[in-house]
Amino acid sequence: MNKTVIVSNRLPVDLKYIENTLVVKSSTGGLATGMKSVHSEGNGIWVGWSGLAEENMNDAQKVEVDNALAVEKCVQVPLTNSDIDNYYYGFSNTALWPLFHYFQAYTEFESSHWQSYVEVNQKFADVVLQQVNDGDTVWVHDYQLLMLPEMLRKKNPTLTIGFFLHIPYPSYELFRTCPWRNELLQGMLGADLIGFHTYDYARHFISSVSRIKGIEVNFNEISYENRIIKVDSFPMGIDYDRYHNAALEHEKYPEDSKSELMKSIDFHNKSNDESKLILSIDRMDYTKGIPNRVKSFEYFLNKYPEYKGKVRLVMLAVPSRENVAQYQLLKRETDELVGRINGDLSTISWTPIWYFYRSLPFDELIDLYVASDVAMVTPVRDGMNLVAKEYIATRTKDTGVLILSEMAGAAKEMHEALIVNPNNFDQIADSLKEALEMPALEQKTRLDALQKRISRYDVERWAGEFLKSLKAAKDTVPVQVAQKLTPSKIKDIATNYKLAKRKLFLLDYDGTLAGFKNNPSDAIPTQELYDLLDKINEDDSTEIAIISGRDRKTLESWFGHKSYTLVTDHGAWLRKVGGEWGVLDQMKSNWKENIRPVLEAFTDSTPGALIEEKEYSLAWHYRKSDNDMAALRTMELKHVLKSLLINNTLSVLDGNKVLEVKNSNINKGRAATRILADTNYDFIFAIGDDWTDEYMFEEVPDSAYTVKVGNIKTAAHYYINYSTEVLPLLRDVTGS
Ligand code: ADQ
Repeated sequence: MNKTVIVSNRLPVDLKYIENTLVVKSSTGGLATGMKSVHSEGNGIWVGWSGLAEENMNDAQKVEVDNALAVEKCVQVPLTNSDIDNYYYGFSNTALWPLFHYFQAYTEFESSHWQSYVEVNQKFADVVLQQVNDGDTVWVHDYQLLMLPEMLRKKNPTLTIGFFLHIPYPSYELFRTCPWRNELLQGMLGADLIGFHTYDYARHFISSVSRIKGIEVNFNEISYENRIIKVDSFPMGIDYDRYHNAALEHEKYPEDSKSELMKSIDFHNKSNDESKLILSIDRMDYTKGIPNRVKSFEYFLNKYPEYKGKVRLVMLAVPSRENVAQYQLLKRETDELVGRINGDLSTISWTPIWYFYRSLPFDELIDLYVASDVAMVTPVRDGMNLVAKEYIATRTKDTGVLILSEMAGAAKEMHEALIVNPNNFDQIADSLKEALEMPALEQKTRLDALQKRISRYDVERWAGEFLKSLKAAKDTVPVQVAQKLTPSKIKDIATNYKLAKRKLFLLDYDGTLAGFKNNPSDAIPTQELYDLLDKINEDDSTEIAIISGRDRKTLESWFGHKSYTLVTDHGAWLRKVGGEWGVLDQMKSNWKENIRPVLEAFTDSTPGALIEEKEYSLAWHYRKSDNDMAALRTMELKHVLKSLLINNTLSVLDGNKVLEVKNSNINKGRAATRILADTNYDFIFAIGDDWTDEYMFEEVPDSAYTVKVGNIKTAAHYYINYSTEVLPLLRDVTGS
């Protein structure tokens, strides 16, 4: 039986020698929880660094560590102190971490660090390769191991390889500053599926791939070395029940078992009827916006002085990467800032900021979450941010407000939080006031929506969805590559056209016979088009079929009076020459009631977008929307739709600047098959520009001339670049 191997920089166990005794503690971190079922399944294992450097252990201890790890189904990658310095603190945390978080000034590109990064990735590869059998699945995690997917694939192409990045992926403009950008992309492209927290990151990655490596990319698929690599977003969740249940338990604590911290909090709460606690929790990292948060709290107290003496910021910072210079600077800056503000504003009975520089045990973390009226999560850049989700999970009494930075990946899903720009002190101060004064009902309404979403998409679901997509990605078969239609090939086609006895043209309309207009209703047929089609149709041995996504009424008004076969609504209706309209596939349309509100919500938040309702489908047009915004929103919408279309009766068609939801049984391929069934054609020419036409290309016989308008992945044999080339092409082929 095939197994799944998880690979991350650190193993999900903490190992320590305390007075020569090995102490092993399993980690309860988000990743470890999410992977629990994957890891415990069958003979699955986890590969990573143990946290203990090679030089710091004697031979007997090394064996002891291996054995202890084996019990936990873990295998270690032995690393030396120099590896840790150069690969981890060096390239990972002074080049990739700042670069990917847009801290370009902190980014150091050191070739010795890079060298070590490659070597250590190779060490990981060697260990993984010893553990796997052909056909196994490997899931690689995070920025420390960007080179690993390719190293694994090179040695064992039978592996199914997934990669997930836990931090942001920066825009192409930033990523391209890295001297080893090519190698890093190459490394990641060894995977079958590359996952990010948000669509923005996925989009940035795709843009880097197409601009730096010049590789063909189609939506979220990269065609590379005869493989299809899928890129998608999987917003990581938390172990919701663990946090929620712990918060419920917390309410039952007897007074005498309370921690010192909790007692101080209770004291604060009792000091004043209006006293409120504002929470701040993070690793001490410059991406988390800690100094800005403290400054904006000071700004708030000065802007709204009525809160002095009543509110308190409890700030918890976990020590992190203390041997990197920028982290030491940040620590000093934070200490000084908190000292200065407390010095300036404190009174005998009130200190505005309680600041702790340490990690807290889980129970005390829950104490803090539960006790806080407001959580301020304002990173300047953050891949996801789990603290925001944990805080929401602990709200068991329908109270509490989350202030969340728009720079955190979590902001993409947590719309009901008060979303702020972490650099805008005025906005943060106003949001704090709004949070502190928010009516109970509004708090509950916002929390209900947030909790519903976060409890549904928890960390286990995240892991499950990733692995499901990974399996599907591996099974995707690359399609053939189309050839550019050259003048000599066109001549060949024209010769065959002349010789043929029964000829058929299957012609898509929008983007093919007619160029795109901002408003679909403006794309009416030109006189030039009518004249050309009539000319072709004069030949009795030639039939024209216009096969379009348009509705029946529109197509009939344009071509109803012509003797062409017409197919509308992507293949729902067919009218043969001289015949009546007939339905190709019956379906109910009651699904529209569920899908329409989703499209409406996206239309509201995407200026320029509009919904078109057709008899058998709903189309969401975004031709008039801003390009970047539309790219993001369509990816989000597709994701939402995908999760809604749980059965196979509906599908989403990616058209040209349009997403269309329709019955899966209806498509242009089935319509083409129906047309072909009645006659024995010896010349078939099919042309179209978007995904809906792919069905047609797939269904017509292999001998047909299939032409894609636009040079993107297609099942057609040939392509031309622009819709303006279509009429000249038809003229050349038919000699009209
Ligand atoms: P991190 O940068 O570590 O993770 P985050 O997602 O917020 O950031 O996770 C921090 C975790 O540490 C939370 O579970 C929190 O409860 C815990 N924690 C914080 N302060 C603590 C304290 N003082 N004591 C004890 N525990 C504390 C990276 C990325 C994120 C991404 C995650 C997961 O930077 O953007 O969300 O990976 O992919």
